[in-house]
Amino acid sequence: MEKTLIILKPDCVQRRLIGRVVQRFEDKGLTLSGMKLMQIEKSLAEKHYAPHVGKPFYPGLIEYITSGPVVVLALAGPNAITVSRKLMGATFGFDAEPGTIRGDFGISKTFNLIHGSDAPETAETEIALYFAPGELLDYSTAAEGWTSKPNEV
Ligand code: IDP
Ligand code: MG
Repeated sequence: MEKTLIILKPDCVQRRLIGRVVQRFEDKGLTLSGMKLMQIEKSLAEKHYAPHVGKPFYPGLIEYITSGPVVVLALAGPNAITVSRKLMGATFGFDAEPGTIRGDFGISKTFNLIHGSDAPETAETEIALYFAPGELLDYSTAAEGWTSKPNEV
């Protein structure tokens, strides 16, 4: 099953939105494979955001993501990466559609509440940055047979 790496960023934690945001992923039918509260160190943030080195917003992004506790999730499900990005909405709060996480809870460019992997390769790399293999659980839930049809054509 496809997995994606989600981070509830420091503004999400400080604004006490953890439960409401996690609820949206559960409601959609994605399954929590890993979950932890942590504070991201600068060296980890630099690895995670290496693709953005040199961009004008990069220093502020590193400062933001390391500024307080975050909740890191590994979510599993059919098309988990694309589905999660759709639930998150466009990058900037003011652009993001109402009904999405960023569209409903934010209006900022930098403080956009949540990170989600953007492709299978990045998901794999990012999950490995935050979770040791033994910290991820693969399991079935009772409702799963009704939220997604196995081997759907
Ligand atoms: P994404 O989070 O939607 O994948 P990216 O382009 O990968 O967006 O950017 C990573 C993060 O950097 C964004 O989530 C946001 O916090 C921040 N960011 C991106 N572009 C800007 C910008 O133009 N100004 C300020 N912050 C930005
Ligand atoms: Mg990105």
